[in-house]
Amino acid sequence: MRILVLGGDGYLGWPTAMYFSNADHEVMIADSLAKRLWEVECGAIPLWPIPPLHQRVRLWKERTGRSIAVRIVDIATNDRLLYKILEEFQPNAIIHYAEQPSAPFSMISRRKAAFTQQNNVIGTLNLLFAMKSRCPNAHLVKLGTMGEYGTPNIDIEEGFIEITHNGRKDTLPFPKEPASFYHLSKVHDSHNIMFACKVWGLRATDLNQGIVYGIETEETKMLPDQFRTSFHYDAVFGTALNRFCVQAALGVPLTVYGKGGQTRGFLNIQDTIQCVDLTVGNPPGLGEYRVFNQFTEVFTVEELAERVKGAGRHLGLHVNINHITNPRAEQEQHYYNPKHTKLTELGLKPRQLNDVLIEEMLEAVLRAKEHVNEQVLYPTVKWREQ
Ligand code: USQ
Repeated sequence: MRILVLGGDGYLGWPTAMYFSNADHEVMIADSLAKRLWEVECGAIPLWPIPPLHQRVRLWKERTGRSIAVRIVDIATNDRLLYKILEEFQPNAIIHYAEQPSAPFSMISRRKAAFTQQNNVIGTLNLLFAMKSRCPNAHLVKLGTMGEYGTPNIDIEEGFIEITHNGRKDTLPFPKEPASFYHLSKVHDSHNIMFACKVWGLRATDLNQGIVYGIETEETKMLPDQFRTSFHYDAVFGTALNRFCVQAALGVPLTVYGKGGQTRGFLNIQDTIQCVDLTVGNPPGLGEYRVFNQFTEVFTVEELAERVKGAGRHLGLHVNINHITNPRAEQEQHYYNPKHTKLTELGLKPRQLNDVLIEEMLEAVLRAKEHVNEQVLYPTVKWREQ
């Protein structure tokens, strides 16, 4: 297959591109490289320095003999180039990670909220128009988020819910209650994608992904110094478990926000790739819009912190947990029961988060300890004045 990875310079995009290339697919990466600029703006740098994209792709070719094509394009502002890329490459599948991925970033200011929505929503809208015009049969695999649903006091279905209202029945999109302008941008994307499938007959799968943890995949391990992926631990781009591992390795208390009863779906980075692979290999029909809830396990933030503390003990680390004032506006104790059967039905074999996995992460971080900038560990972005 010809597979286009949008956002192929990022945490998930780069390992995805290597995976599909290694599996004999023809892969092209398109990326604006903007994440590297957003990192600088926030004073956040990945745990390890990440070689420039062109260099990584060159090294990949040297090591494996396989070519990954690269195009530098901002899909939100350069729609003409995007059309050209789709026309030239004629992808069978487009895996779309090319969005601003951070909830805290989107809450910094009016400017960053507007930027996030402009970048994400218009980028995806441009992509839909370009697909309609240049490759209407391609399968869009779009990375959405479990955060689109929020934390309602009822079970969360996979995309759609059957409702009976005043004696009539219909299957409608599950209600959305996102908790940041970033999460809202993904809700807007979902509506645009669903509409494009309906009116233009495009095909798409919206992967409502939970929080990804982990450092390594089979391909990053092939040449760790060169192929490793961009791993964040700061309060803007770092996510809960990845941050806790860095804090534990550094010997500073883990930053559980508020009560720590916030409950979310999680998955290992290798399972992200497995899910995307299963999705690409099982495309929907033309005109079909599917939603898969993409996570493997559910934890509270407190449980995660306790897990890291336990695994740290095996390595001789003394880990403390701090409950700090929650910078976000979110429920800290709540019901959470999202369904996630569709990827399992396609054959997903989930990895469980266990002590061995956490210890591997801790050991990897310990080896990179000297790169850590402690100043970016603590939240500076508040959802509202407290
Ligand atoms: N949290 C802490 N301490 C920390 C960091 C986070 O207690 O040091 C808490 C947050 O308050 C929140 C939960 O952990 O309740 C998750 O926060 P997060 O920063 O790990 O993840 P989030 O902001 O929800 O966003 C991340 C990714 C985003 C993806 C989303 C999936 O950045 O791209 O869409 O996870 S989900 O959370 O399911 O919406």
